[in-house]
Amino acid sequence: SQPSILLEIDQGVALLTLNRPDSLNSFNAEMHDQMRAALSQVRKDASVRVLVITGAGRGFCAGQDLSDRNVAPGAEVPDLGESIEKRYNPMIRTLRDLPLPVICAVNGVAAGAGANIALACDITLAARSASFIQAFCKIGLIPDSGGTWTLPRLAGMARAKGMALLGDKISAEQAESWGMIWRCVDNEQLMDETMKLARHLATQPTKGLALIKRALHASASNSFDEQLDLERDLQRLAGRTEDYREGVAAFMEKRQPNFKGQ
Ligand code: T3D
Repeated sequence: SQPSILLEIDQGVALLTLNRPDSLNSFNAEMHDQMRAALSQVRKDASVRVLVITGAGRGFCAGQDLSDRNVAPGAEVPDLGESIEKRYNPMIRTLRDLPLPVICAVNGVAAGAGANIALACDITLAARSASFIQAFCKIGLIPDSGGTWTLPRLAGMARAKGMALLGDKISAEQAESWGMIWRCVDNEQLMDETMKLARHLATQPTKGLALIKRALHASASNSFDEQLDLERDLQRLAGRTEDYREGVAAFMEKRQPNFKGQ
């Protein structure tokens, strides 16, 4: 059978494709296992400087595969807390903590955990025909995969509540205008634009980019003073990288920098 996750690594760019198109790339146990293995490979491969996530077929990801849940009368009550703890949370934490930019190319509908995976990435592009659905409320669940944290921060509390309580379909254009994603692009441009961005980022000072990501994430819970202290600490680390020296040298010598990601 086809693998549920495809991973190609080329010139610093890891392209990860969710690959269960017949069920809109919803996650069953096997796909979770393959996702964990792929993310671990990306983390361990020092040549990787950018991760791109997209979906095969007409959807991006419809969240949990509901056919993998036995809700028949008399069946044992599933422990969804365990599913979140063992599967969804580690995946989201890995995406957030990877010390490199994670780009998401939302090629079609992103529902349930699928929507929140897309919103957990660093730079999210979406095809004009794509959409975001906080589908959880329609089956009695709550937004997971970080949704209750990201939605109010990206879109504001009023919109977060509207999306989470109603489960309406939000178009890619709406998501862009609400600040939930970086850019909405024409369908046929999505992968070209995404890979152009990925190839650019793969030539940039990776360690510096990772520190930027860390600082911005920390700002969500830091006071202004704590954040200034963190900027001091992280700038100290950034200033010790080879790429910083190369960046300044290239500027002074009026030439293009050759960053190594070190
Ligand atoms: O359980 C835990 O571990 C807790 C964690 C939960 C995390 C979650 O993500 S909960 C939320 C789960 N997801 C949903 O509730 C979304 C369900 N899907 C939909 O609402 C719709 O499929 C979409 C709005 C996403 C797309 O609608 P549409 O009309 O474009 O497509 P469709 O016809 O509904 O779906 C196409 C096929 O994919 C269809 O199969 P078929 O009839 O062709 O054989 C459909 O059943 C299948 N599919 C879509 N989503 C799922 C799915 N199969 C299993 N699970 C799905 N989530």
